[in-house]
Amino acid sequence: MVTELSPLTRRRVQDRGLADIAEKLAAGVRLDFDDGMRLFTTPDLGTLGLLANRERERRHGDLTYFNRNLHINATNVCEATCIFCSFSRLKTGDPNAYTMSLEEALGRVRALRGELITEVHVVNGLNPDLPWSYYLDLLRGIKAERADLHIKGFTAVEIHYFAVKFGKTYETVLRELMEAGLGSLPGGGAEIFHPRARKKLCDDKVDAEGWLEVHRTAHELGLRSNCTMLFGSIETLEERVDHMLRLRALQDHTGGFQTFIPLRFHHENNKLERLREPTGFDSLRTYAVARLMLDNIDHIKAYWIMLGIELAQLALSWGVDDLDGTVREERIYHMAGARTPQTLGRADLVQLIRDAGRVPVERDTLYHVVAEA
Ligand code: V47
Repeated sequence: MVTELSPLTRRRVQDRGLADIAEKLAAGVRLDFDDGMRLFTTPDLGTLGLLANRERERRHGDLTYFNRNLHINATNVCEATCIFCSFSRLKTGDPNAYTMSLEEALGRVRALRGELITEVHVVNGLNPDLPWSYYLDLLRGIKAERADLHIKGFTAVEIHYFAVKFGKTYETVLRELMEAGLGSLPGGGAEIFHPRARKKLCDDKVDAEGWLEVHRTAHELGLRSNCTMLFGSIETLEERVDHMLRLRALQDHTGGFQTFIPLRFHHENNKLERLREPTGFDSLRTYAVARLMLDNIDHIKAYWIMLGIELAQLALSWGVDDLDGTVREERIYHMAGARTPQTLGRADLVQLIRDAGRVPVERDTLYHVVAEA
């Protein structure tokens, strides 16, 4: 018997053959790979949304989180040749390649003096021309400029690259960055873990085991981190479920992931231009399945920059409780053709959340409440 569901919902899940999954959810029983596949392949997006929304509201009620942050992408020169990337340029001197001087990068922070941002999100290409001191000085410089800012910086792919290039262990790289001011790790670089898809998407960057090992090390050192999945390119639905299960398994051990961010593939200006982009249906079901499969990760984030504002707002009823932030100066998706604005004001974000019948909460990077809007 499916309990806790309204009679109407109970009939819908039964009609769709999802009653056993709804029962598991009601009883707090963990979903397995086959459950994940059945959720992904149900044609009834509405029922899937009901289940995911129930889980979202059980955890967070109507609370919907956002923060105010600045993105710094200090260089787009990158040795990796990921076929989905529109941002990177292989070598210094290539058309549109750039590397900011420290002064330039810090100028971005200085320009926002007096503004109430709480976080700087730093992600760069794997630039062979930069010394280790560049990254440490960047962090120290940001802290000298604004000691109050939390620095969420460097994907696991960058941490792995530093370890190999500068002959250090993951632990030493992370410790040195922490001493210079690093506060947490963003979730980028995960893409799709399964070796079949990963080989096609990003053969020359760290593999799934390495990505997970960096996060395990970070969590053991007391850093929190985020995790992502690039969806809607060449991966199969099985590979999406597999990806979620690998994250869930690490989280069982460390508990260090704060939020899972499905990143919707953008196809312009990269080697996958021939592909269709994920539909709204595909995006919403991916958020909903994530909310239901990742029972040990607190938050599911819709990154409005790439999802689009309208779909991000709808996703608040498909399992999402976080919209990232006001995001200043984003480059990675805008070079991939994202048509969203480069920044959204706090008032706009708050309105967007309220219009969806939810309660906006400004948070800091570690989900402490800054203000109930
Ligand atoms: O790893 C690159 C993705 C990621 C494309 O941790 C693309 O709070 C779609 O991880 N289409 C970097 N996606 C960004 C990222 C992120 C963003 C916001 C918040 C957080 C967080 C992390 O961007 C890359 C890759 O998966 N990406 N190119 C593209 N064409």
